[in-house]
Amino acid sequence: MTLPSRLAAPPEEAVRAFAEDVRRDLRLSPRQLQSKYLYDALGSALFEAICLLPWYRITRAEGRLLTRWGREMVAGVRGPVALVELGCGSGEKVSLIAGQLRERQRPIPIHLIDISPAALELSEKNLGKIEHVSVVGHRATYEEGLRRAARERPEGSTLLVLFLGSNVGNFDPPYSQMFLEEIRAALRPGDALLLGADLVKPEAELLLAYDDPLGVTAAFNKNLLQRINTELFADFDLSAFDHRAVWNARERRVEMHLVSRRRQDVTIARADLALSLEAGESIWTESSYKYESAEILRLGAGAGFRPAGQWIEPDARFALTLFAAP
Ligand code: AVJ
Repeated sequence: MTLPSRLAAPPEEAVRAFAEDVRRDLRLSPRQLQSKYLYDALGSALFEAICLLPWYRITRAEGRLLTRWGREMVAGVRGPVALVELGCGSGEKVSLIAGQLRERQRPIPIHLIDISPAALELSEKNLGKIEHVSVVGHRATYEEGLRRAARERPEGSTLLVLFLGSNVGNFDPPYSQMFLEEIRAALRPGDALLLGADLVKPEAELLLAYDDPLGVTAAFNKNLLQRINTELFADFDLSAFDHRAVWNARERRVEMHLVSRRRQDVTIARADLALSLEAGESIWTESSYKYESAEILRLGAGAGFRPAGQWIEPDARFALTLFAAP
């Protein structure tokens, strides 16, 4: 008998992978940690709180676009449709799209793909409240989850992949292109991708979004050190770090850093690592790239997609772009 493919990876294995990544990335210059590790249970809850902050406008802007134009977006995708959401968050956005499809078909299969069990649970709970969907959660990387969803697609149905919330912005440029190519390779002609991407805007607005006056984003960032303390038996002193958001105009990205206030030594037992941080030395934890609308079209076209529509929220400057797989 084969094991069901959607079983979660054993925690031991996940911890080992985390330890290896932390060990490698903290020895790089500059020191780094991967942003995917921000989303443990507390990190996911803090991210949900960020989405409610007045200064973080991505989630609401995208919700407005989906509400206002969702019908037009799905009109171009021939049904029956199976939805695949990469990085599912809370499940609210996919439910807006599912709402646009309910007249046309029931139930609507939804595959949720996230490495965070907390995000999957929250989405499954929220989507459990609506009746016209059948939800499958995959605790997996985007690539692996997408392959599984493509394998499990009902015969004769169209896949609509949702990659929303500007999650694409966490990829450095060569990888964002490569990742869209991977999505394209998993799709068949007639399938589609709906891509959410945040647009370039004035620096002051960006800095408020990533360094908010309530300190929620700072907590979200520092929680990564707390997670390393707990899961990898480390002794980071959280009070000795400052959260810093920087707009890197040349690379067109907001960077999040954790800056050491003083010289300090840290031991991470499970990663077999001892570190000496200088006063002012930083650990780079995230990049959030910002785009021009035409650049998004080029990104998709470069990955082999045909642009099928673009909707822009003019106040917060956010774009949803629909791509068809030719
Ligand atoms: C979920 C990756 C889109 O980059 O804007 C929010 C994460 N980081 N505040 C983003 C995040 C700091 C967010 N993404």
